[in-house]
Amino acid sequence: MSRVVLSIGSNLGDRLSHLRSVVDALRPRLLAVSSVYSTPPWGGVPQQDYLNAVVVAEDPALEPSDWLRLGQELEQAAERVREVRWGARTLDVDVVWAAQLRRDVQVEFRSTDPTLTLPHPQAHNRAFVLIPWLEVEPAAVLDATGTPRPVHEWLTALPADERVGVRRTELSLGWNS
Ligand code: A4P
Ligand code: MG
Repeated sequence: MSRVVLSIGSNLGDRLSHLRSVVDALRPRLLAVSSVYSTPPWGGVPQQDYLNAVVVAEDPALEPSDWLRLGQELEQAAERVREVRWGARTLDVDVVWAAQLRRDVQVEFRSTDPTLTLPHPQAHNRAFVLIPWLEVEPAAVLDATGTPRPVHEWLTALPADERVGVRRTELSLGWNS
């Protein structure tokens, strides 16, 4: 059993459809889906704005690595081409945080494996992850540096211009509606 927080983003092609493809594929496993946010590109590569959202999902049969594989399959289905790191893409699915159930207790899954690093090493630096995550899990805690810290504190620690750039839209991902 595992439970994950996924960050989904798109800034090429039909951005909303790409995000919706994730919601459609994961629908039976979804626990929460955030609003869709318009976000300036993060990472210094000039490119157009993204649409971003966060989803929380759970599956009794999946391990954390299975979510990475599922995300990569969805990226391929969106015809994503891997070119520039942090560059434009039709769909990006990142596993931000994961937990496994061990003897009925939820235990955070942590990994330094470059194939699946958890929690995601950049999550605490990204308002486009933290703001939608807080919308669906206001009490979330993220241990990014060896000390657990509420996600709202990570967000407050970011430069103000990073936070104000992340704007909630009225776009719908078709979940719970
Ligand atoms: N990988 C390791 N850990 C993880 C994880 N927790 N989740 C590995 C997902 N993947 C993980 O990723 C490179 C490798 O990371 C994969 O092989 C996987 O095994 P990639 O998707 O092939 O390449 P990438 O996405 O270009 O690089 P990277 O470093 O993963 O970039 P990010 O972190 O995905 O950032 N700005 C805005 N506003 N919104 C965005 O959504 N996204 C990015 C991409 C940059 N700027 C953005 C956004
Ligand atoms: Mg990625």
